[in-house]
Amino acid sequence: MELRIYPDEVLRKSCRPIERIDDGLVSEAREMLEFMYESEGIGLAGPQVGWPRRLMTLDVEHQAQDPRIFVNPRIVEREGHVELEEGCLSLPGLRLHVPRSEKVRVVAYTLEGERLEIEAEGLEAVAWQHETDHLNGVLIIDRVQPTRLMSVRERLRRLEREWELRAATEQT
Ligand code: QAP
Ligand code: CO
Repeated sequence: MELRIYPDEVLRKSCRPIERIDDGLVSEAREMLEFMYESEGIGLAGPQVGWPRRLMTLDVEHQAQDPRIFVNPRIVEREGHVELEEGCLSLPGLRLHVPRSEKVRVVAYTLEGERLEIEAEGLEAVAWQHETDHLNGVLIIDRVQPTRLMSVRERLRRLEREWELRAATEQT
């Protein structure tokens, strides 16, 4: 499994819903969860490992308590306002304060096909919004005012240059 880093175009895809939970999906999802821990992340979405499907993993407290793998997650209610500093594995070394809802209600499915309804607030609510954004091709840099983006412009240019270099090397 390989982490996809900005400006990889897979991060901009609107991901397809999962229609069938088969063995392939289950092993992919478990691998994603392991990969998230190895990368010291608290959340990971399909496109970040090159998989444009509506699949994500989440373990904000690193408590290893199931469910941590979510299929077709959907935010159905939002409340309040909060701004936390967010990072993203696909935007290494970059941190931004992002305006979000303070509380969310989420509907998602487990790998067993069980329907879940989850209420989250604070950091957990932010993480749900961050990861479901990924499933719609949205990154934290899209959620902040252009003036705030100025602070990370250099970092973005550098990631773009590094990506170009990798792409050029892979082609030869
Ligand atoms: C999304 O992000 C999130 O740059 C998950 O060097 C972030 O796990 C939700 C990470 C903040 C709520 C609040 C980023 C690790 C991990 C980095 C992550 C890095 C090492 C980001
Ligand atoms: Co992210």
